[in-house]
Amino acid sequence: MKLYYSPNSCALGIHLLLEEIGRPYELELVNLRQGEQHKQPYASLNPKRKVPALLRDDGSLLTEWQAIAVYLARTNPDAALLPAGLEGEVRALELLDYLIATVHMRGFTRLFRPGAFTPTTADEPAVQQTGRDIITDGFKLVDAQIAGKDYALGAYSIADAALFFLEYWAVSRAGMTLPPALAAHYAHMLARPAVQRALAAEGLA
Ligand SMILES: N[C@@H](CCC(=O)N[C@@H](CS)C(=O)NCC(=O)O)C(=O)O
Repeated sequence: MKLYYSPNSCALGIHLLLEEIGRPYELELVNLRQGEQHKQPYASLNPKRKVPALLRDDGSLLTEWQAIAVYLARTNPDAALLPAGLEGEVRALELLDYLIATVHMRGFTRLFRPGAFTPTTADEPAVQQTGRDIITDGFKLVDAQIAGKDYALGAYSIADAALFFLEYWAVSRAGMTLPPALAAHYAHMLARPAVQRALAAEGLA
């Protein structure tokens, strides 16, 4: 297996899941800052021109954060990364979708890349403020949901990996203060050796 990633991107969450699983894998850098997602050979390999992407042992490429995370969880049941049973599974997907589709794509993307949302430079601060508001509202909602738990769904799962990279962005890139339950969750995640290894490998430790 090979993970296509860029340091400090959302691929960090998949990276730390691979570390949790502990099976051999390769890392391939696609430097987003240098626009490598738009250059060959990556643009042909993944026409979506995004990371993460997972090249599997049969040569097929899997994209989209949730799909990759569920694939890794299902193919590595010993790692117990997905809650058992239909209810546990749909609650994990429910949280993941909210974190990725809303907090990441609608919130952080506005904050980090306002120019993608308006052709007018003067409008960019307002776009970023909308992004911050979406993140703040989303974090408040998730904070209430996970209060009193070490991990988002009780036991550690793929949802924690998604929540972690968002918390990491909030603290290290956006200078935001996490609400209390997310701050506790972030501390639990930072204490996990797999998280520390992934951060170190991306030069973020
Ligand atoms: N829907 C995709 C989104 C992935 C995504 O937006 N990745 C960002 C990095 S966090 C990216 O590759 N951006 C490159 C670009 O937009 O040019 C997923 O869930 O995997």
